[in-house]
Amino acid sequence: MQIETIDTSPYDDQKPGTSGLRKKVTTFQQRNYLENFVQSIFNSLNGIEGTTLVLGGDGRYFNRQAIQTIIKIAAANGFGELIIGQGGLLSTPAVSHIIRKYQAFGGIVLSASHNPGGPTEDFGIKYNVSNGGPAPEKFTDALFENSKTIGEYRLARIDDIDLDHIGRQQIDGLSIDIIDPVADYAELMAQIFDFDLLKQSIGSGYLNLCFDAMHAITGPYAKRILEEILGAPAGSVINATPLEDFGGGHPDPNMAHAKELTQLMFSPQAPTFGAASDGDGDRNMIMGANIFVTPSDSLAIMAANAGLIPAYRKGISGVARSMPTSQAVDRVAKAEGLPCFETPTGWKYFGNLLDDGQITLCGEESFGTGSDHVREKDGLWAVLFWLNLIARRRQSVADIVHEHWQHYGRDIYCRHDYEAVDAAVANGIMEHLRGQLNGLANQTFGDYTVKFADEFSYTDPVDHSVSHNQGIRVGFTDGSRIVFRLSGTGTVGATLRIYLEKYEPDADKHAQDAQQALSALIEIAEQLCEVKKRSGKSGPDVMT
Ligand code: G16
Repeated sequence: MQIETIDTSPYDDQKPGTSGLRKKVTTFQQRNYLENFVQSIFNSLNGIEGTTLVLGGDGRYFNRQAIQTIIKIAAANGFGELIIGQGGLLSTPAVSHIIRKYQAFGGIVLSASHNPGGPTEDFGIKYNVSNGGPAPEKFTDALFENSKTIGEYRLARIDDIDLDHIGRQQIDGLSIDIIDPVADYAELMAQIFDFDLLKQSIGSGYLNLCFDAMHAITGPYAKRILEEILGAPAGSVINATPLEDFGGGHPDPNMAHAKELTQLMFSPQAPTFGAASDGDGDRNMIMGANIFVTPSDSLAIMAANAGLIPAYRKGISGVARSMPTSQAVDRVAKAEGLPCFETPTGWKYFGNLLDDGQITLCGEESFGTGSDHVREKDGLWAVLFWLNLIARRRQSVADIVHEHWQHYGRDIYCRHDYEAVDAAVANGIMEHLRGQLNGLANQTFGDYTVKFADEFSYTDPVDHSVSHNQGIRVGFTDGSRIVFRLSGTGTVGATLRIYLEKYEPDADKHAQDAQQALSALIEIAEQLCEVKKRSGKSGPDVMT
């Protein structure tokens, strides 16, 4: 294999965000932009010679082209084997599983997750380490430093690889395996859940469902598992073909973007169960007839019912949630005597806790839930968890949720996103908030009195690394909270996220509309951060 060393100049904007590097496709198409980043990944790793790398993406525009480039750089850097999903496709949780199953050195995931795709939209790239999880901050910091000084990259002079046919190709010392993207993952799901019970419940018509793949990666996974293996009628999976531009939509599984599903679930024709996943298959939205389950509640309900699922029958070791996620799961953990951890936003922060066996389940308000079966959040896993739960409890989604609230109280929750805010304005808002932190405790706003106000820092209980500046928290004496954070996944300007939460123990008040129940906190949030005043926006762009 002929290997060339090519001169390049660094870019100064290759700092990975919450989950890898996400930029416009046009940014990635700049000369050597992708090449620099990939070589910087490999420069930050030790001992890759002869090892295995997993490679795949969500099929968005630029996926195929990027994979061909990455193959050539990986070959030149000495990997011995590349495992690639057919057509260049692999969901994020499938990459995580394949890394673990085949004991690969690591994996590269090509995705900008829930962000739109297409020539003028977004692309992304992320490195996962040998436990199958996203690289920790220590690695992404080293990678960024590398990218700022890079002067050359290595490239193998080989032809483009046929990505469409399953099988092994050998180029000198390098094996390239094109694999079925779904098979390993489907096998894992069958080990976790009660597939016989699911087949029975679906076959008898007790469980009917609609899954919206949003023209993204979970289409082939959901078709195979839900329709072919479990026997859901053809058409139960909608928008099932992955498209480079996701059909012009925004592959974000929430009620604002999964409109077709939402309309169906709030109509008289609603099936028992509805769900959607995102661009790369790690997020999930759970719905029942006439009900949307917040991701925070979903995590709490999973934790409370884990014993009904075969893989967790023997019990779970602990739970974790990201800081802005509601405290619903904390109540379950307290009742069950389980350890409960509060981590910064970003799945990578769960990795050490999972590896160390301190937690089994974890989740985030941003439509992510998962367990120790892989090291990524997992959309279809969450869907199968809920289906298994419904089949075991033989209750509707609404009944399961309402019973949960009756037992634990309801954490009424909502997130308001102000998108594409000018970066200087957004930073000004955060500075303005920081400036108030010292004087906020004991201040009263209407019925609410501030108990504490701080900027969240996290010390990893396993490796003791510290992550600072992870969002501003204002906690009130009744347990309510407002959290302010700037998103680390956007590509245009800045996105301010405001997370609002209020605990309601009184079952007579559980039916309230979240926006209404949170209206006083919404006003306090504006008073504190002045986002409307400073950005000129009249309200949030998205509410989830
Ligand atoms: C990523 C991370 C999640 C995070 C989410 C939102 O998800 O893996 O841990 O909660 O982004 O992050 P932010 O609030 O910074 O935008 P995904 O699905 O986009 O990969």
